Amino acid sequence: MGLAKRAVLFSIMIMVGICGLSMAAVYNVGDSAGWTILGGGLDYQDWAATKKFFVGDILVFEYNNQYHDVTQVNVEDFKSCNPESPITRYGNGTDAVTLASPGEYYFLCGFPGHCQAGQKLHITVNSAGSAASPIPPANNVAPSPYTTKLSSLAMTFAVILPSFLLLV
Ligand SMILES: [Cu+2]
Repeated sequence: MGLAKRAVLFSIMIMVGICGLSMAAVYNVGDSAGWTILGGGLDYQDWAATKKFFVGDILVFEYNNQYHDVTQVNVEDFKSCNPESPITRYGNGTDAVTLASPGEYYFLCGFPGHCQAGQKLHITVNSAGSAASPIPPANNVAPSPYTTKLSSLAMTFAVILPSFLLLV
């Protein structure tokens, strides 16, 4: 567990170094608290409110997978805390989720009662490149969805493959 976690984080650091030009940011969801049922009134919307997410950024969920998971759902299931029709479900305990396309992303914990207790996260992912210039220049050619998907796939492998190499 500890080794796997280190391997993943190490891989992410390498990947971010290699892909430095893409300026992808890596966010550890909940910071040091991780992905859990937070006490003390801290919630994940407060955590997300201080950040602006872009295509290519990576969310890292860290949690004990005996007690939590990461379930990506649609907006209706997010509102009702329903994990039964997931878009994607992660359960490794250290999951790096690449934000591959702009739009709304909804995550919750699928364990009974956890979403209701506040273990849920909604973020908005913006098109790449609008951080520096809110109004993009007219000749700014946006990457095609296909290219974006390919590069995020490559980034995902850049994270996963070194992890396995370090583990065996
Ligand atoms: Cu949970």
